Amino acid sequence: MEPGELGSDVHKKDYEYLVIGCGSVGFRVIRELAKARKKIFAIDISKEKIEILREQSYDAIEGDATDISNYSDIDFDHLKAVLVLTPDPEVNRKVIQEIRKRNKAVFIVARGNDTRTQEELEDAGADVVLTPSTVMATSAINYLTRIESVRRAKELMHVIEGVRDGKLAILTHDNPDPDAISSAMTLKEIAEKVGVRAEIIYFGDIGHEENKALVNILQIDMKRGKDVDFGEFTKFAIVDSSRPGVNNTIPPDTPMSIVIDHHPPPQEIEAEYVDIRTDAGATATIMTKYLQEFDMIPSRELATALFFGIITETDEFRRNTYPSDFTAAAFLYPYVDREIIEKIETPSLSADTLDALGMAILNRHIYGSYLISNAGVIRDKDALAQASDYLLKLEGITTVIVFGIAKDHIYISARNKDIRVNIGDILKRAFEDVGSAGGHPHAAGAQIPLGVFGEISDKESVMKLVEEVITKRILNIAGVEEKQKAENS
Ligand SMILES: [Mn+2]
Repeated sequence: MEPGELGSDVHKKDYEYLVIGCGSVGFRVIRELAKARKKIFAIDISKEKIEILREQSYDAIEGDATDISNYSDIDFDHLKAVLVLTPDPEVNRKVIQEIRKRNKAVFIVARGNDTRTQEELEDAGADVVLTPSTVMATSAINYLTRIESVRRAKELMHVIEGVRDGKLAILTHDNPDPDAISSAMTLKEIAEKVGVRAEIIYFGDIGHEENKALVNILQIDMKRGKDVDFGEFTKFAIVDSSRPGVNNTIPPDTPMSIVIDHHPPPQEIEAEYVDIRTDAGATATIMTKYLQEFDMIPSRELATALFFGIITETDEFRRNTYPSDFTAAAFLYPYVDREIIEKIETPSLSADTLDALGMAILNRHIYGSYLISNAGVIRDKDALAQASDYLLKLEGITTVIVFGIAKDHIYISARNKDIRVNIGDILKRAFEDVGSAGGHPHAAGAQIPLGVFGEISDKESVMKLVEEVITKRILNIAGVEEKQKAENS
């Protein structure tokens, strides 16, 4: 093949990166880009360098890079970047000038020597100029952060390997959400990577329609805690929660070997391996970092679950979101199955949820911008959360409280989008003395044992009483007049 002539098997338009200069720096960059499955085209004046690249099946040509006719077939509009990396800043400057004559927009990264060449290259049209001092400084910082991350990953692997021929139990909080489910899946895959068997175990229900859809569509294998003999397991891990028996029904004396969570722990955690990162918006973010650390390319299912975990946990990056959540989501995105996400996000409503939603719509009472509704007797308490999500979409409503009775408890679910209102705080103050309550400014829940309403056998009367008490308590604390009741339809 003549210099400058691209092979016929090469789809010229498909290249993402043009690398000019394939010495030690250029060659490393090519290798890294190839690892990330990028489509690269390389050019160098040295015949030997090009031969080496071609032997490793890279697309490369021998030629003078300052003569743009050598790679005139490249579609610059399609490129993500041009990397001008020869060791000679003067050559780099000429190359940049030539490229700019042909294309003003393409992103150019250039290699410089010092501040003087940096300026020259920038003047010629480089978007970024890398000089040894800037590169050293950034990589030193990156390296320090990486060391910590590598150390953690190694330690985790060590603890998992300690399970040997036994079995690892991976537990989550009760009624696991996508963050917990996807995190457990990831830990299971990491264990399986080193030949350790693992089982995902949960207590409570997978209630919310979206969560059911996630588990069903991705066919996630999860076992109910009550069907499992804990004696079968050699080690226990917990994800998206840090302590057995606190906010979950895991037997409190279960000895934890691995704890991975993003919530601040209620008290000091004792375990062989503890990784609690409060600068992550989701446990799925932390688990994604482990995948990257272990060089594991996630399967379509795993990537989709983790991505869904991050976006639901951070409410699509609107709450408690950190930079790490974005970078984790960006890493996962190419492997995510968008169709599956769509299917999970719009699951068909179960009859139970539909009933609760119907009742909540029917029984709604509006007090100013507050909506309080009684969903009646419910079978699935997650239906309340869905009903309140739905009702929050009503015009003029910024705070929604929906409650219902299941077995011997009253369950309350609340949603709020008024930044002046902290609904978690309101529920806490309203119901702390009779039950348990808590949550965030935008979403909260409470449960109250029905026993506090005494022995009333007639369901209708119980309902009426419950409704009165709940409404009064909430409106009192929220400082909303009951008279403001504007509508009951
Ligand atoms: Mn979480």
